[in-house]
Amino acid sequence: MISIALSKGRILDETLPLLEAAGIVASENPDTSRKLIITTSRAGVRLIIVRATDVPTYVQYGAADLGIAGSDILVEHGGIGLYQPLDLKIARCRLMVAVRKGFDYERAVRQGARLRVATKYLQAAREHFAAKGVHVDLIKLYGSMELAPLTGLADAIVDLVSTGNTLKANALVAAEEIAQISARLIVNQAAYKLKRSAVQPLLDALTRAVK
Ligand code: PRT
Ligand code: MG
Repeated sequence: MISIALSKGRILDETLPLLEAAGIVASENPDTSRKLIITTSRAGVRLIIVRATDVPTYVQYGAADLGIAGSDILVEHGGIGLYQPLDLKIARCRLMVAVRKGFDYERAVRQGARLRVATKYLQAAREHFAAKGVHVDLIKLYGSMELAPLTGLADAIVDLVSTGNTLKANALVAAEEIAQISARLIVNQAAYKLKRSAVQPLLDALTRAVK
């Protein structure tokens, strides 16, 4: 049996057509079903439905053999025990620094001010500001990052941006791009070796589906 860990929400909409193109059709729609384990049209392949941030954990420990996770999530997880053989080029967005409209980010950085930055992406933010030599106090949040600069919790946020509508609606502006984000196929390293005969055809089919 091969298990593929997926999350509901925005990645799923683009994942299901890709899986179908690779010959894997879910027996029920994971978005509407309450089931957390879903069989597929392909014998010996099932989907397990977990929180987006939990996908790499399930694959790392081998509770799932494969998974699909945003590169934002993979940076935070660290990638231990995972192969990342394929960029699926879906759920694309950008990880950005954003500030309140009117806040002079360039000036604050130039002056060497200590910035307060709120984010759920601690690892990516830490690496980014360390590489720039900017001193930051990072504040961990779990959601609604946009609120932080509006309430005085932070000077800046690090968050994902796709259309930019959320920033705009909250009078924030993007100040700097940290990374281009997309969903990646991840594979448990042991499963890749021990279940090669089952895993490789799936990898090949997904590679063709991406092209
Ligand atoms: O929602 P939940 O707490 O369960 O988990 P999650 O937020 O981790 O999952 P989900 O489904 O929201 O996101 C899963 C993955 O989708 C992320 O890990 C990214 O790799 C990818 N993705 C792509 C995005 C976006 N685009 C995105 N725009 N994830 C989140 N957003 C959010 C962003 O955080 C901001 O709040 O959308 C808002 C901005 O969107 P725009 O269009 O207004 O700019
Ligand atoms: Mg979300």
